[in-house]
Amino acid sequence: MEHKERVFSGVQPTGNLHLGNYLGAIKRFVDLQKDHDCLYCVVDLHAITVWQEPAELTRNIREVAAAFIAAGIDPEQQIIFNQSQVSGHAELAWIFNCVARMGWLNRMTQFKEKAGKHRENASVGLFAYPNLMAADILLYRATHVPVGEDQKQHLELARDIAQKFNNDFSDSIEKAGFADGFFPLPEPLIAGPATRVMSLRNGSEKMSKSAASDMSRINLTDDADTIARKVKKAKTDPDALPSEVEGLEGRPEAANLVGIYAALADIEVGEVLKQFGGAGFGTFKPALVELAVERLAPISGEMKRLVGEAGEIDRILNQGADRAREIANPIMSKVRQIVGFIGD
Ligand code: AQP
Repeated sequence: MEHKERVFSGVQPTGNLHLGNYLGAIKRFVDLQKDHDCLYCVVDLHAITVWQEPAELTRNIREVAAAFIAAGIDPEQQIIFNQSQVSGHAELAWIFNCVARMGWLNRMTQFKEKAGKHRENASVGLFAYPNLMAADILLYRATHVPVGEDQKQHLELARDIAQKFNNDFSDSIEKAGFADGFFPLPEPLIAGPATRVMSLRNGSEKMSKSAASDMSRINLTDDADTIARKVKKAKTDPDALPSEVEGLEGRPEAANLVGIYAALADIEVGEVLKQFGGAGFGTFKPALVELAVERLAPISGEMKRLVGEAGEIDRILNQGADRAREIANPIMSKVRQIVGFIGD
């Protein structure tokens, strides 16, 4: 089977899509489509590892698909789909549940953070989440995975799973005609000035959908006034901005806002500081608001329009799932043969 370079990534439909999701992931998805074959997935099976109210889940699935399209992903050229429509994700995840080791998953910091003190009460799915993520990527034998910094550890685990599968089944993989292992080891694509966008209220916490305070994040659906209010209230320190990147050390809130500006403007942090070095936040914040509104308003407008056209979104997702299945089915069929199952 010929293996072409392929990009896979996903976003959970858990509501409150924010600037971190956009700059760390979705904006990069758009850039990558120029020279890659891409699959962008609304990962609804991941979402239900914590409770989701069903009607809200349905709305959120459509909202993430709308965000992909509104941000500029072309659903005709690339594949936009939702995970639960392609059964191979769950099937391969089960096989990976039997490849990955408990000790590997016990080291996952995201599970520790999300389960917190209530570990015994967390779903089994939340614990096994990284195995499903490995399945998402490897079901398409994808080689490149654009994600935010927070997903780095999960990507490393996906590589470990691919490697162990290739080793455990090496004889059978060779018999199936693959000389160099079956799964590629996927590369994380984590780069740019906004791989970890921080909360507007606390520069040491990640901007996140589940943070209690809506003031901590800029949502992709926020209007211009809301963006202005949130940036104006964002925590900062009393000093002026430095002229050199090193001057941001020990100033997490300043570094965060400058990083956001750089990512939105598609320039380096150093260039932002050349422009604003010596200026106070009284000058910088209004410039940031202006840029954020300029970049986000068209996306949020288009998202709202698309969300109002549920039939059109569902058509795109159905068509995407058909195309995803076309890639996944032959790969899954080989996996069954390699593992030793009897079937097609
Ligand atoms: N703050 C962030 N900065 C940069 N990238 C981020 N991502 C998430 N937060 C940031 C990236 O967005 C993509 C989709 O994330 P997800 O929805 O699958 O899950 P998540 O990482 O759990 O997102 P949240 O917002 O942090 O949700 P909660 O609050 O539920 O934990 C991923 O590529 C992620 O790296």
